Amino acid sequence: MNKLNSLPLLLCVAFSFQIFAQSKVINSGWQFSENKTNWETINIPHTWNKLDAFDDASGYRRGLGYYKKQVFIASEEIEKVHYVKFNAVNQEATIFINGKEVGNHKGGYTAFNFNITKYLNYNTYNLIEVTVENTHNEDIPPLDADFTFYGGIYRDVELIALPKQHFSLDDFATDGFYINYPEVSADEARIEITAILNNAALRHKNVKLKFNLSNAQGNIVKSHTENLNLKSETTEVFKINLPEITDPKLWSPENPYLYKLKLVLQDNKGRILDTKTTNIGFRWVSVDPKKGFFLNGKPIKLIGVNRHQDYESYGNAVPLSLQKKDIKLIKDMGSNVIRFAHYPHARELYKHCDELGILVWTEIPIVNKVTNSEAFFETSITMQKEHIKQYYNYPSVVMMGYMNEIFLRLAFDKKESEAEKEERKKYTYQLAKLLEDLTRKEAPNHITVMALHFNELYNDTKIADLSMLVGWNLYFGWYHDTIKDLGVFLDDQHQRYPDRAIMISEYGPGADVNISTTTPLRYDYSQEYQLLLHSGYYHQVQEREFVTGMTAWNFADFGSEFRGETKPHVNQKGLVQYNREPKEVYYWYQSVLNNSPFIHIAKYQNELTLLENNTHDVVVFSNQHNGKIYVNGEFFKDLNFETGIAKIKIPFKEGDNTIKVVAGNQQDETVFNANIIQNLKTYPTNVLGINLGTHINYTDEVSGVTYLQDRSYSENLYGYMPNSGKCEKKRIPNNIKNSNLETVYQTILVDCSQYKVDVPDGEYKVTLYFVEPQLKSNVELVYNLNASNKSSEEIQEQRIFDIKLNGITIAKQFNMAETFPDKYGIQETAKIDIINNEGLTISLNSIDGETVISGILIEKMD
Ligand code: GCB
Repeated sequence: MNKLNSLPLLLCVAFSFQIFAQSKVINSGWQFSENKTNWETINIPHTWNKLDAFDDASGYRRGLGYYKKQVFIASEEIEKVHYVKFNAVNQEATIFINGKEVGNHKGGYTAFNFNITKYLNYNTYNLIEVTVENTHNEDIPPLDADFTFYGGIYRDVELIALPKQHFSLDDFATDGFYINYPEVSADEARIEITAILNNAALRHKNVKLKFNLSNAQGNIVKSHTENLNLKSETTEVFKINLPEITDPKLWSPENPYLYKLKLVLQDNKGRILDTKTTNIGFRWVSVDPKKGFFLNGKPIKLIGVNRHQDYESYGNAVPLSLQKKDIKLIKDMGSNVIRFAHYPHARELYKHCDELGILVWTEIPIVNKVTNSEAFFETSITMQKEHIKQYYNYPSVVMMGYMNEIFLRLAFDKKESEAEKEERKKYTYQLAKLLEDLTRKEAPNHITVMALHFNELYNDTKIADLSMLVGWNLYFGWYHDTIKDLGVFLDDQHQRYPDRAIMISEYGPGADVNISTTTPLRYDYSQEYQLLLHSGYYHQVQEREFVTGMTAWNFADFGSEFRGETKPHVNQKGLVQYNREPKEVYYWYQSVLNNSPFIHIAKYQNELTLLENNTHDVVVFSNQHNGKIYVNGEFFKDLNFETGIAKIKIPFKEGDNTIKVVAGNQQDETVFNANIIQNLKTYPTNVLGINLGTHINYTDEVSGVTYLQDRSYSENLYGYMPNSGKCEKKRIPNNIKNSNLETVYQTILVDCSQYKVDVPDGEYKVTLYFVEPQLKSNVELVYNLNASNKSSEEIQEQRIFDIKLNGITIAKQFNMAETFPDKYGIQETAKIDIINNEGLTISLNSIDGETVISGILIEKMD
């Protein structure tokens, strides 16, 4: 009843006809401040680390953020029960209503809510305040990981107002019901619902709980009603079995057939109190150490991707519509599995996996190490409970995990004593065992999983024997060894642990779309090497029945603040870029995994610079057996695809070349611009870039200049001169300050005194690029833990040299360590007149130590 006596009667009557939404998303118009002084208006999703996690300074702000918002609660809502629900806040949140603290939540990737009924005022505005913190906290996982821990309220905030009888919201912020399938086969299926109902009223209440199961066409196929008596001021759990369904349509990635179950709670007059809906998918899964994964009794090789939730220019505050596109892209690639790493992602995405037909591995973020404290253990257990319960009802979710590479720090930490290490192994195992037992108990129809890194520690401690399926994160051919060592490792593990089911939960190299080479090598970031590694793994997994499957690391490039690769602060192992534009390997996967007819020309470079000869291999991907290729409108050759790939040597002409490929009713066409350089002296070029110390070509997106690969000198072209020292090619994997040319700086030519470029006579601006390799940037990959913070002690050897262009000194006693205190990109630019057909000779004359140089840019001025 309306209790606002002061309002005119007429108004009261008008109000009483209003129906109020049970759940409102209150994302817009929050105030945000870093210091409670300067406030700005923002919308949720929001993070305060969108920019600083990508700027030149190392580190990002890990601290406090304050949010506030006023919400009007009408007087008609006074009889209701009110909750505020946060779908994710990273990583700790304390909530205040009208100045009073209502609760605190730890953990940045699961939902939580609070009953705020007693804090509200009616017919007026109420103030919601949230203090958020993403400071490093030893008691909240993750402690340390290869991704950025963006702070903020980054998933929906909801205000929920319910009649006194409703599905409980108090069971770890779930929807208050769980679906089990006591029996599923192609002949029959049974659904059991565990409903948790609340009666907040002072009196008992008779209610009806109705169930309608409809098929994919929307027709109701089963109905059932339970008459229940809800005791006053209690929460009760009811287990209800629906009548058996005969000949159910099964759910699978090829045919993700979904039924829908609607649950309606009514009072004895038939008025609706609360409703819920969920997807129902009839399917069953198992895993066999010798034969791999089984879905609905049939073997299925799991092949797909890992996904992180952040996105270029958004941090983790990504609109849901964009995130859903990811799931579609992953499905279109042909994936039948996603590992949502290393934490639970937005629940809507799991629903999307139900709809599109993608099996899901989901996990909580206990990564790299654990803290031996009661608080850490407690937070971890609560987090796993939230995770299991909140993600329980999605038919796509088949694997549930709780730890990733949990001994990574142990393996690399050099400071710990042996006794400390033993201790660490023990308490880590203890926590793993608690979480494993919890997961098996709370999620009895799921497969428990854990992901390990390449180290015997997991076998020795027996932690690898805990979960039902073991995922190995394997980087053969990237961080260590070669691509084909994968198979050796898998066979060895299988032989030693024949009763253990295994899969490859991560693998993949970094790749940059601006890097290309005809001779791909480990750690060169070329797209060509990315294809070699992914296809190499694919073959080795296909050859082994016992390997359950593989999930590529990663679907997309993602933010990892400490990384310094060819793009700073980004882990570049994505099959698509940070903005989700596909890299070429994405199309290769599509050609081996997706059955819809498809053909695609791989375009590693827009512009091809061909030295000395005019042929170049073009790579085409297709899932057809045969096709045809046309060059500049003329038939050139038949194509035969093997594991999705055909490679054809094409004779290019100078300028634009149109390549068209056709397979079945599919076709693709693209234009390659070719520069065929036989003789630099007669080739009219205004800009020439050379990437020293490397076999890769790199195109700088900003200037459009392609820095060509290094080579030894041949007449009329360019290269390092014979007998000019070691001329050794090296790579320095660090962030380089003051540079947008990381890729040019990161490779160096060491101890090389003469470099010749046969440009024709004329006036030129010549820029040379340098970096002091002994200085390290302040944060390094965990895999290179020998790195320390930069300091002058890093300079082990002096390095002083003179720099000359055609005998003219442009820098004397060049000493980078002396002049630049940090790992800094240095450019030396001079203008020079080249005469008498002498070309350009760059001389680096050592006074002390070995010379180094990273790149050359020659720009014609006249
Ligand atoms: C791993 C980690 C993942 C990293 C990845 C990498 O094994 O599980 O979090 O991002 O390696 O790229 O090194």
